[in-house]
Amino acid sequence: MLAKKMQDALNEQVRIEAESSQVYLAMASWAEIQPGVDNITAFFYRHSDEERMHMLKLIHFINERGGFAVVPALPQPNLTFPSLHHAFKQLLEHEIFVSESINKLVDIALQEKDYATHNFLQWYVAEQIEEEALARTINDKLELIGDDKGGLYLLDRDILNVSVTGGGTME
Ligand code: OFO
Repeated sequence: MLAKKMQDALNEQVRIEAESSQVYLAMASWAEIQPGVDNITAFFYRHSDEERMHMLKLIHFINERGGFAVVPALPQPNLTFPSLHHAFKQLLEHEIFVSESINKLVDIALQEKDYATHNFLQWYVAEQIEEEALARTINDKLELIGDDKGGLYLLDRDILNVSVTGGGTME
């Protein structure tokens, strides 16, 4: 059975994962109307789907442990971006925020001596290492690319070889 404090904290994470999915969905929709970045667009859509999966995993966990998962209300995310690099910077900042939030959940699980939740959260801890690393790699590449359209072409060509959840990295 989940302690109330743990349940509330997990429900807050449900909200954050849902918000992440919306934030990346907005990036995908904006990228879709930019010329020549079809794969980057697909990357954002895929990332949005993965965040929804993170949210669902939490919902099932809370309900299976005798709690009640709350489907959250969400604010409208940022809809447009000055550049792709701005969107990816926001993505990195958001992932850092998510990692901090997961770390807080791990702290609460330890305080509550809730080892089942602690164990469950390890998947998210590992996931965040991957996601932050990937977001940093893409941002570093965009920094190098600058205004070079050829560089952007190559990034768009290669980006789908990178898996956000599968431990992929970009060389
Ligand atoms: Fe990208 O974060 Fe979910 O967990």
